[in-house]
Amino acid sequence: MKKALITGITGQDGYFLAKFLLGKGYEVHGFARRNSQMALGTLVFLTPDERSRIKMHWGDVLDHPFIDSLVRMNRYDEIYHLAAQSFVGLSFENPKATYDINIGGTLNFVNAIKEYSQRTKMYFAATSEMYGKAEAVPQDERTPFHPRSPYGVAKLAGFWTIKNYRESYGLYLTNGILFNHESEMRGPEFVTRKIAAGAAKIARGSSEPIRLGNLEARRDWGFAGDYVEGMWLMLQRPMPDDYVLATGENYSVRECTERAFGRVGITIVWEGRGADEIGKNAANGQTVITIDPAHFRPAEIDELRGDASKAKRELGWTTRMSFDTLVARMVDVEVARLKRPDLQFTQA
Ligand code: NAP
Ligand code: G4F
Repeated sequence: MKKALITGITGQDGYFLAKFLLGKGYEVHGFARRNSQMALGTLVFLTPDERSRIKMHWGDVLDHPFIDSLVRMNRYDEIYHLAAQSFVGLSFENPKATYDINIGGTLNFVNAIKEYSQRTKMYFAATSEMYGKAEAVPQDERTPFHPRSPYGVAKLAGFWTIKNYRESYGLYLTNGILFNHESEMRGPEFVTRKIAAGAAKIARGSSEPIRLGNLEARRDWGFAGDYVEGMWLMLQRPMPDDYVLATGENYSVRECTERAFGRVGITIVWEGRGADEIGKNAANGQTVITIDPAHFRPAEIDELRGDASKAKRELGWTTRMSFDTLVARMVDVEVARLKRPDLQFTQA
């Protein structure tokens, strides 16, 4: 039985990857930060049987002696290093913590592998944010990087750390350059989940508009469940490499908003411009969207769209869920959550 460690297991991708690897018969270990409430994040949505099969290790990615001993004791077949300060907006406010966790944490794992378990394969969660002010659309593995946030800069340092340790020591380390991927397990401050949750509440009678930032930013949004399979496929190749995972399509925040409201039967009409723009329910004039400049970023990425041809060709990976289906799924789950807050969403 293969043994895998998932860092960041309490996050969105950790949930889908844990389910996926358990389904493949892996012995799954989870690495997560302890908190005072022992909150398990997305893991509470796993079935009790799934949860009982995960061996948890409580620690911080900054704690290198702990990571050293964990890797030395367990000599994992595969490590999926997902733990990160993953919110781009926050990285402008907390750049040091973002650098420490996203660079230092990555270094701690590759160094532990180098010192104690050289046959361990590791996946690093790199990101399309590294393309930033992109020089070409679509972006693939050869597109130059120009990160636009402390988060993007830190992930790029992680990306080069992976490459450097791979080239220097012959270790099996891969970079997954993943474009945005979403689901009902997304953190609530990310824009797709925020829109889906807000639309569901308004459909149920809330008079609270959703306060958004830049409506024109375009992202290549896929379904997280499809992307974790790509992570696993990367580690099944004979040689380590770097791969883009993306849908090849992009949509604006405005288009995402219109689709989410469409799912609950509300057509939006837009009025005004810039920070004064509002979105209204065409049927009754209720304001459902306002602009809050607090959500504008000091430097924005206008457009990301990926070309996953290499992953399709070499890994046989493909994205299965369309953007419309993804938005519908996220909105439907939020509607159900309002009716049954206790409901557990375990479908993958
Ligand atoms: P997420 O939901 O924010 O999960 C991040 C995880 O990292 C959480 O479990 C978090 O734990 C953990 N973590 C943060 N700091 C830690 C620390 N110091 N020590 C231990 N654990 C720590 O992110 P995600 O969407 O699943 O993404 C997974 C990875 O892929 C991240 O590295 C992200 O940057 C990267 N990525 C994501 C996307 C995307 O669209 N989702 C695209 C490209 C790359 P807490 O719950 O305790 O905070
Ligand atoms: O949902 P977002 O916060 O995701 P973002 O910044 O694209 O980052 C996500 O994807 C990256 C992959 O490219 C990951 F590496 C990263 O970890 C994370 O998972 O914002 C998406 C877009 C941005 O352009 C933002 O400015 O939506 C725009 N936006 C407009 N209004 C908003 C809002 N974003 C948020 N979070 N909240 C708003 O109110």
